[in-house]
Amino acid sequence: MSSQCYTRRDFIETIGLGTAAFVVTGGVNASGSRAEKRQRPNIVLIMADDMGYSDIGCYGGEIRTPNLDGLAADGLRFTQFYNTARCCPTRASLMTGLYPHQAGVGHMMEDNGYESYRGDLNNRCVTIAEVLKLAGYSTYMAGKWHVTRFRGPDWPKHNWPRQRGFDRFFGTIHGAGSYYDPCSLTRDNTQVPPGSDDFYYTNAISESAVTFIREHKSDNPFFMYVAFTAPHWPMHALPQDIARYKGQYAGGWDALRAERHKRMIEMGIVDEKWKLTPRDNDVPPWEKAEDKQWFERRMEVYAAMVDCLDQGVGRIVEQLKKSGKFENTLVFFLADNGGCAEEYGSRGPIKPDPSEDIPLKPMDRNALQRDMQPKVTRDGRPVRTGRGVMPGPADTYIAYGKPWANASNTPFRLYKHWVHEGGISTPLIAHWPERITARNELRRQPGHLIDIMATCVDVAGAEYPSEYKGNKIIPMEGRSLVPAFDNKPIKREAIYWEHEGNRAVRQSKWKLVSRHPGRWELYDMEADRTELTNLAQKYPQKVEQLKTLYESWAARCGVQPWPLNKK
Ligand SMILES: [Ca+2]
Repeated sequence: MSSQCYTRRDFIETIGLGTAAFVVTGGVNASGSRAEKRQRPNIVLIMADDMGYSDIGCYGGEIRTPNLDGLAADGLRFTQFYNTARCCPTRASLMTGLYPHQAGVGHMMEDNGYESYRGDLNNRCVTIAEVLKLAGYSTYMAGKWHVTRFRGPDWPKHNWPRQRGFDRFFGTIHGAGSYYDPCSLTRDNTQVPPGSDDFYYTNAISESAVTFIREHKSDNPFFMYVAFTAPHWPMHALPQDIARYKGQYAGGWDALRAERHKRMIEMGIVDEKWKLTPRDNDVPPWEKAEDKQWFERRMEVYAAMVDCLDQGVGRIVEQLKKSGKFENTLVFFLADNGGCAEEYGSRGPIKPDPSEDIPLKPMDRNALQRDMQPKVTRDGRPVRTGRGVMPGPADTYIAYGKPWANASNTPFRLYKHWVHEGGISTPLIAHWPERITARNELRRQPGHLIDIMATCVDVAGAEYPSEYKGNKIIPMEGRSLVPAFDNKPIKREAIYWEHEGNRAVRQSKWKLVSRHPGRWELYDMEADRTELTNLAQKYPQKVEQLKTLYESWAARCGVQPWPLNKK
């Protein structure tokens, strides 16, 4: 359990003393040691979208991420941190410290009639921003929200960031869109067009985050949530970033998986006794792949998108330094789900057919983009999908596809949507020079998104409310990661997952997992984290014990059988 070293009562008592007196004093922190006198930290929570476990440099990837690697070198990398395998549920869980079903986002952004599947944050949860605001924090958000089904410009805004605890917001309400012209682009409570010809969403998110830090003049600390959409499809990246990866992937996905796996072992990120999973059955050996140039280009653009995200992290770090806040800011970096095998826009012939002359009008500068996949660029060119479309520019809209997702999730199997390790394993970098004394160390304590709320409450000395705006609030599910900062264990019963009928429970070294509609599989994660040796037959009692735990959790959190029987 996280102990709270700074309560709301302390806050109210201290407020008369002026903001400079906001210090964590005399409390016993979660690691059991007496907290030193210090100002409460700023917290910057940065998330990537649809990025595999092995993509960034400090987790074994060849993609150029010097800024993230720098944070890791001066901080911690968690090797067993977990998300919930998909955009909306991850965001709901991350923001509220609950499992997604408890927050009303058991699946995606549609109302399925059950309280746990409304596709909209409910009023029995609070966001990290709401909780930290109660403790005197300023709260900022840049990027993708995606926890409400009400995304249109004139739709109800009760669950937009400004109404869920954020003082300032620039980003998108919806879950995907063009990087050059995103739908539901919003400043505070107003939807806006991109406004400039060189708009590129990843850079716009980074620039907003930098602005929020620069314009933060209060002595109070701030919480900032930076939810990049990179490298979620479509594969859109700037020419100078793509150029850096030209030819990088000519060796193909088999070589890439082997190289990453080797580096991950050398780094200690994965254990050498865990065998690399076989190439996905649907993926041909690289030497037999057709359209190699097309495949290479898809991964070059993906890498460029992650590279650009990292450049943004660099700008955020630079501004924290300029503002004198870098030392006492807790920076987290993670991904919302594993690499994505969805072949969005990449199958079938190229459409619209390039040989046909299609009369299209440019789009008005001031018009709002309402399409997730625009039919036309702002300057009037058709947006194309299909096999062979060379991604990168605004007039294309395709995913990077299963073979590269398989490589992104090295050494694990499966993808976004599934709760095997490929779907739910994420890097987690934690950097906080003033409090985390370790440098460049790994932490192997399993952790989950729900722990981020508990950690924020802990380090901010905030109090998680039992009631908020007259509504009873579900107690938070997570545990503070602060003990792990000092390499102490995190005590908990178990961690649970359910998404589209894919289910799992992890308790100590054991993981019980099933792929819908399949049977339960049992793995020993210490011996076999790549989930290749199913021990369910060998340990039927362990299966029963974990299954009982899972079923009790599922009933408690309102998980419904899949496919949902819509009410
Ligand atoms: Ca995602």
